[in-house]
Amino acid sequence: RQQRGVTVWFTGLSGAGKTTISKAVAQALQARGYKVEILDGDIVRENLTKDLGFSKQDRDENIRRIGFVSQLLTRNGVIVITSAISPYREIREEVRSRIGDFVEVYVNAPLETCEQRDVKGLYKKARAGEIKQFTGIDDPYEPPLNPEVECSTNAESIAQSMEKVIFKLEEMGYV
Ligand code: GGZ
Repeated sequence: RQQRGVTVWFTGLSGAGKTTISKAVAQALQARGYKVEILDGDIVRENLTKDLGFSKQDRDENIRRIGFVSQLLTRNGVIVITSAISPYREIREEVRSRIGDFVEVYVNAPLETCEQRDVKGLYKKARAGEIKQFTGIDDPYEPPLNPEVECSTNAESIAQSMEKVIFKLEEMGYV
């Protein structure tokens, strides 16, 4: 009997903590012996979606491709962890209904927190107008209305956020 697959879909602003939490979740699941694949926005954009920019059309296409790969892996029993801003609600819902086994994790940090962190200096560039269409600055982010998990990374630790996700996966019977 094969392991049950699921896509764990992280969404949130740049710098909210998606990559950090997703890595912690992946590690915890791998330590328990599960097959896990991470599709991180940065790495996906270097490989699978190098041709795409940050217009709504391109972001939606980015999400569609990530969703497609997630669907293939999920139906083969892999726990897929995706970590892209995925700012548009409608395309997230489309991917959710296509995959079925789907857990949405809203990594919620106030814009000002993300901006203070500014790990890659991108917010500064966006404020200076050097990067256009930057999510949260001059491009929209539509928060999930009913995420399975919400992590407030300015109020909880990485370990706490990670445990929330694992607990939800247990509760839903995936692990
Ligand atoms: C948002 C941008 C932009 C713009 C470059 N808007 O923090 P990061 O650096 O490592 O993650 C962000 C990443 C966003 O790519 P995604 O594939 O996750 O976006 S989407 O889901 O909307 O397709 C950020 C960097 O790329 N970046 N320009 N204009 N983030």
